[in-house]
Amino acid sequence: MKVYDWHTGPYPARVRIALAEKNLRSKVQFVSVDLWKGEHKNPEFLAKNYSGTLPVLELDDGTFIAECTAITEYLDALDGAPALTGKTPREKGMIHMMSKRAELELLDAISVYFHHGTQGLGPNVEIYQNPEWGFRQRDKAIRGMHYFDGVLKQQPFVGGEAFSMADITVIGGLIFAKLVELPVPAECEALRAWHERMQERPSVQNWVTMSEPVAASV
Ligand code: GTS
Repeated sequence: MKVYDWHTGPYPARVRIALAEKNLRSKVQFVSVDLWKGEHKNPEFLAKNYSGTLPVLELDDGTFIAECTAITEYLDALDGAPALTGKTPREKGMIHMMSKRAELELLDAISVYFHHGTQGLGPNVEIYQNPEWGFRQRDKAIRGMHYFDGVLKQQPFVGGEAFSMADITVIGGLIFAKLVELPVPAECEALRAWHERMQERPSVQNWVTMSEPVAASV
């Protein structure tokens, strides 16, 4: 399998963390697509993903799967032992809902802020910007942080009682928040404590360096 991504991207981080959690790093080859040069908007890349976003997973039969949620669900199902997307119908429903909510209320909102309320990827890539929309989305993301703080006051993980794709999506949101210098408010103590706990996971510590060549095994 191939993963088309960019090594510091918050959305690519989600798939990298999922790969590490599922112990699949050795099964994929990373292909770097330079966001800052706008390579994700080239016709060759758009043929792989109509939406022009990273990451994209290419299967060995040539199928392309875009969207972090879809990619994570695919990777998690590969070994028949789902660990990130839920086992029971209830777990699956809750995890999918909370992950979608983490996109809507946090990660995607910060992404819109980045592309509209800041220089984003620069004038050659950002062909349309609406700063007012960007700043509204920044404020939405801060409200989202308070929402997830409330969730994490009630339960240990975003999706319930165990680590899941929903945690990974919020982690992606906080990676993007750091990039755009949007700190988690001090009063969001449960979210901050959860985030510290998440940093202890090797998958969360090592995602940036994951695309470096895997050392040959002896
Ligand atoms: N809904 C998509 C998903 O979940 O995969 C969003 C993917 C996305 O926005 N990816 C970013 C992107 O391609 C990558 S990064 O910002 O995290 O590095 N952005 C470029 C653009 O022009 O939107």
